[in-house]
Amino acid sequence: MATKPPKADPVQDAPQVTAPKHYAAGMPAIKHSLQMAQQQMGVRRTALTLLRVNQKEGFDCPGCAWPEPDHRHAAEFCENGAKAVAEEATLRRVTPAFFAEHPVSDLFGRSGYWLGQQGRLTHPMYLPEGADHYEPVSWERAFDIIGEEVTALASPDEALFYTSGRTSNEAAFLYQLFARELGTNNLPDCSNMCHESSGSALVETIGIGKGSVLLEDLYKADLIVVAGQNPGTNHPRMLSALEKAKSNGAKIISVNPLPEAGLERFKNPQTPKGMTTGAALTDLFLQIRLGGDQALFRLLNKLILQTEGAVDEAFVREHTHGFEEFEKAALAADWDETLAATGLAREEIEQALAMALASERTIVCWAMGLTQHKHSVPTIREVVNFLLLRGNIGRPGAGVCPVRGHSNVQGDRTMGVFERPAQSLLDAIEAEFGFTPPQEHGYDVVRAIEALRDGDAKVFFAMGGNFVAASPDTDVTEAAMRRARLTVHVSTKLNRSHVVTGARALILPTLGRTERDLQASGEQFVTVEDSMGMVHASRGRLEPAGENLLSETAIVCRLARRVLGDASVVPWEDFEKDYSAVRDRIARVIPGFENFNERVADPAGFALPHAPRDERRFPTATGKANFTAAPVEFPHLPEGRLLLQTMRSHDQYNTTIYGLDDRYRGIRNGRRVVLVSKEDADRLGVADGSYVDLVSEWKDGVERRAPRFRVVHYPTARGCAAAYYPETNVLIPLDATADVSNTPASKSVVVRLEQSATD
Ligand SMILES: Nc1nc2c(c(=O)[nH]1)N[C@H]1C(S)=C(S)[C@@H](COP(=O)(O)OP(=O)(O)OC[C@H]3O[C@@H](n4cnc5c(=O)[nH]c(N)nc54)[C@H](O)[C@@H]3O)O[C@H]1N2
Ligand SMILES: Nc1nc2c(c(=O)[nH]1)N[C@H]1C(S)=C(S)[C@@H](COP(=O)(O)OP(=O)(O)OC[C@H]3O[C@@H](n4cnc5c(=O)[nH]c(N)nc54)[C@H](O)[C@@H]3O)O[C@H]1N2
Ligand SMILES: [Mo]
Repeated sequence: MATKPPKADPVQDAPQVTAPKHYAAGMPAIKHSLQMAQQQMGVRRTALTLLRVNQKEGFDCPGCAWPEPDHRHAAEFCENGAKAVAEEATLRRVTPAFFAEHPVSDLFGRSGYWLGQQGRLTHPMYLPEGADHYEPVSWERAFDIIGEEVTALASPDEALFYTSGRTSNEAAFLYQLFARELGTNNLPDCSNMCHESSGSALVETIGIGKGSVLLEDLYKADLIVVAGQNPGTNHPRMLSALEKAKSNGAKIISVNPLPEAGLERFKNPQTPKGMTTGAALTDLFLQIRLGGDQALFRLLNKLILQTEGAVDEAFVREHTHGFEEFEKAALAADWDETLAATGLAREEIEQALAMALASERTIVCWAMGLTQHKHSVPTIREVVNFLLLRGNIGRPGAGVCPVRGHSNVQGDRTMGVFERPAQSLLDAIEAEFGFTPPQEHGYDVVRAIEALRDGDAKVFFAMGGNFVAASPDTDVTEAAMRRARLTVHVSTKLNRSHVVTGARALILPTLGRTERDLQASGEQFVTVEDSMGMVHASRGRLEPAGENLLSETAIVCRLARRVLGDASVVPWEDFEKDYSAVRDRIARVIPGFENFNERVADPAGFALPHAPRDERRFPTATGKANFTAAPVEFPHLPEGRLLLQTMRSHDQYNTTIYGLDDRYRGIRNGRRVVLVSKEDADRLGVADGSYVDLVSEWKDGVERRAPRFRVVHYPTARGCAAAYYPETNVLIPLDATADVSNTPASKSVVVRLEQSATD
């Protein structure tokens, strides 16, 4: 039997702390995933559902974007994938009766955890202007309301169309097509807060904003650097790949301010050895200061340049541009500055150099630890310099590997969900459909919030996600959202964005990945693209959570028909009936999808072309891979301050909180904790177990405060602190973003700790 959702809230946030763990997975992982799944779905449904995750005839795990191996294990899921599935396949329901019982003013006071625990949304719900209760509404009326508000806009650019990264390729393609036929490129997406810095850096340097390695490459690498990523929690299936790489002889360097358990040792629950001793993963742990990575890679590059025979000169000559300027900048790198920026010892950097020089095939993997700083784009460009120097792009076992977040965030971008579309995409849409898409660029996430704040945008529509909770500067974002005329969320679960609304609001309940999608032509499947550019089909098998749910694809088609009316030149009705008709169009508009329908019939899926990986061709402005030579930057802290990173616990999926434990880090039953090294805590006079407010300091002079966090003495790098998001989003100023990519700098917030008044 599934258990009932919690009635009381707040669930007492009373953190208990034990020593951090030194390995990930193993028996405890299986136990925890089954426990959580059974609470949500009961025993039978748990067994039936979890066996279909990532199988060839099953559905794509709605968790992360890590690819599936070719030879899949019967249980090709991980603890956190199981939690993501349970969260969606739960038997708990949020019905109209729930909304009748709980006014918005009540829901507003609840935690995100409580909201999410209530279950799946079952009916379209409408919050009329001035009302405090959502009421059930028909789909027709819901689309009429959106139609009314969109038609009343002075320009289509007053509407915003956000996307989170779970949306299928088919729905995403139609969604951007709708926005563009309406006349706007306002397509902000979660990438803007996530890997935008990777995209910005990679497009300029190698000509394509995606990683250049496939899973097989990891197995062939001599050296894998994992920088700014916590795969044990966020991409657990990556640990099996690292384990296999190691057994093939690879070495691993982890670059991280925290000693993350998953990178220390992995107990693979699918092998007998894994269940006992497990495999040590990291060979060299570089406990870097937050934001020190650019300096580290810059110095490594200098040392490589100074080593006789270390540079792949033929590759540099034939395939790259900008070497001289880069060389000049790199040779100016300074040991003292690098040691200060990184907090590392000279010997550690020398060891890393020796490992880089000993490797013929090197891969660098990274995630949010590299992308969410002010200088993230130059940092990732420096990683590219590092790889280019020894010819480590475009050959087996080597390359760049930005590890993506949401399970189809990469696919959504490929389908054209981007506020700054390439001209070639707009031209292809025009050629295929016969309307001229808008040419001016649209708003990204931060600019969308500014537009709402300033009254320049009035309708906010979200295809999934939890915009209000995921975005920075919570107070500013919430106030901005409240200025909208209409906010609409296509959602599976209740969240904060449903209770911080515009004058009118709609919740449109939708099918999840796990559910059967039946349309007029029969049962449909959708497609997704993983972090390595592999495209494959995903088929839901479960009965939908309610009779009133529509698929995301159907919602877009009906919305477009209502809003655009007879003026539309797109056959929306045909697309809703049969998704293969959508794929036929994708095949003609998006490069790499030729014969799409035929090729997705192969259960293994297919790889999208990637010029640098496949043919060492770099489609950049210079026609070569570009070395770059940005000045080295790193955070400088005022006296008595710490640099705070905002990260994920083991029991959350972004703003979805599964539970209150962060098992590997030894934290239980609470999320309001701040991890600080004992040395810093002693210097600042904050005892372990005491309670502090986190106060962020920014040039606008506004004091942003997150109250009452329990201090935990934790082995993080000096000068650094860590706490969980989204509770800490209140601390991140809206204009504290990365240069070029405009990604919120969620991993470098200058804070001071103040004893909590109530302590
Ligand atoms: N279970 C689960 N899976 C997820 C998610 C989830 O919330 N839960 N989220 C998904 C999404 S959308 C994403 S984008 C990914 C996120 O995956 P991650 O990027 O692994 O997520 P974070 O928790 O933000 O962890 C950042 C890591 O980088 C380190 N770090 C922080 N700053 C720096 C720095 O300056 N330098 C270096 N070298 N390291 C640094 C942190 O200590 C931490 O280990 O995971 C995806 N998968
Ligand atoms: N401070 C700080 N802020 C951050 C980050 C950080 O590290 N630190 N990370 C950033 C990153 S990397 C990201 S990606 C963003 C995440 O931002 P979002 O993607 O906007 O947030 P999520 O929490 O993943 O969204 C969860 C909601 O998605 C809905 N949902 C789930 N599955 C489906 C589905 O199949 N269809 C539909 N339509 N809806 C669905 C549910 O209603 C659920 O409540 O947050 C960013 N914000
Ligand atoms: Mo993300």
